[in-house]
Amino acid sequence: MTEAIRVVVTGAAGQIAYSLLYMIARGEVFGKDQPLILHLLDIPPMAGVLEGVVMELADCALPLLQEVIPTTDPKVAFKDVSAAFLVGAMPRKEGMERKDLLSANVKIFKVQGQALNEFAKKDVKVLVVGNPANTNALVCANYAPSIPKENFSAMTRLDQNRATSQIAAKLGVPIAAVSNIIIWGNHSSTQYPDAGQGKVFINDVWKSVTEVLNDTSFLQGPFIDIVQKRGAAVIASRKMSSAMSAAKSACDHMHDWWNGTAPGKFVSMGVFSDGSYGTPKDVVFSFPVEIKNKQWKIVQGLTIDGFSKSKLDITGNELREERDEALSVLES
Ligand code: NAX
Repeated sequence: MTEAIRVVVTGAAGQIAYSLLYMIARGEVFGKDQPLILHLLDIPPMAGVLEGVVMELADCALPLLQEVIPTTDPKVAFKDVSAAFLVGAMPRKEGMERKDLLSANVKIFKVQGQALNEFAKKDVKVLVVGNPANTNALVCANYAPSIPKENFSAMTRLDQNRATSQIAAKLGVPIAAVSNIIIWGNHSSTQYPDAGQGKVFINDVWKSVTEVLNDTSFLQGPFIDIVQKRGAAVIASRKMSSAMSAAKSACDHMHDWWNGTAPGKFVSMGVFSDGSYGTPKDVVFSFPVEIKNKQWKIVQGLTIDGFSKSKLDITGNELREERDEALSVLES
C-alpha cells in the first residue's frame, strides 16, 4: 500500500476548513489511493472546537484517513508535511484598518514560515488562503529560506472559478466548456479577471471566448466588477464569507499543482513574480501557469493590450505597497 503523506490545514476549526478537510480526506486532491495523515492547526481558544472537527472526521469513516493530529503548536503541525493549506488568519474586525489586518497577519505568517523552514519536508507545497493571501505567502516564503520560493503560492483559484462560471452562464454553456480564464495580480478588489485568452468548446471545437461572445463592453465592465465583488455579494446574502467555494478552490489549486495541467490548459496561481508581463518582481502575483512534474511555469507570450496593461499596473502597484508595508511591520 502507498505510504501515507502528511498534510496540514491551519485555521482547522474555521469555516473554510470545515468543508476543506472533508474534501481532502475523501481523496479529491492527492488521489483516491493516497493515504493521508491530517494535521489540524488552530489557536488555543479553538482547541475545543478542533476536537469536535476531529470527532466528525472520525465519524465520516473515511478509508484514506489514517490519522488526525489536532494541535495548537506549529512545531507539531508542520512536522514532515508534504502539503500545507494555510487557511488560518486573523479576521478583519469592525473598525480595523487594512493596515492593522496586514500587520496582525504578517506576524502569523512569519511564525508559520519559520516552522515550515524547520519542520516541513523540503519539497512541501504551500498554499496560502488566509488574507491578504499574496503578501502572506511572500512573508511565509521569506522566513523559510531552506524551501524553494517556487513552493509557496497564494490562492486566486476561487476568483478564477467565479470568473469561469460567469462566462459559462453568459455563453449558456456548461462550466467544463470554458477554459483559460485568467486572474492577474492580487486576491483583492484590484485583481484583474481576464477572459481575453479564454476558450469555449462549441460544436466540437475550442474557440476564442472574446470572438464567440463579441461583447467587449461586458468583458471590460460588468464581468470584472462581478468577479471583483463576488466575495462581498456572498457575504451580503449569506451573512458569512465564502466557505464551500473557497474550500473547493483550494482543492482545485493543490490538485493541479500535485497532478499537473492538461496540455494547452492553464490555471491561475499567485506565485513569485519574475517580472513577466511588466509586473513588479518579488511580489506574489497571480499569473496563468502551466504545471508539469509538480513545477509551475508562467505562461509566456500572451498578448497584453493597453486596457489589460493598465489593470496589471494597478494590481501590481497594490502588491508592491503591501509588500513594503509588510516589510516595515516586520522590521519594526
Ligand atoms: P474563520 O474565521 O471561519 O476561520 C479562521 C480560523 O483560523 C479560525 O478558527 C481561527 O481561530 C484560525 N486562526 C487564526 N489565527 C491562527 C493561527 N495563527 N494559526 C492557526 N489558526 C489560526 O475564517 P474562514 O472563513 O475559514 O477564512 C479563513 C481565511 O481565508 C480568511 O483570512 C479569509 O479572508 C480567507 N479567504 C481567502 C480566500 C482566497 O480566495 N484567497 C477566499 C475565502 C476567504 O475569504
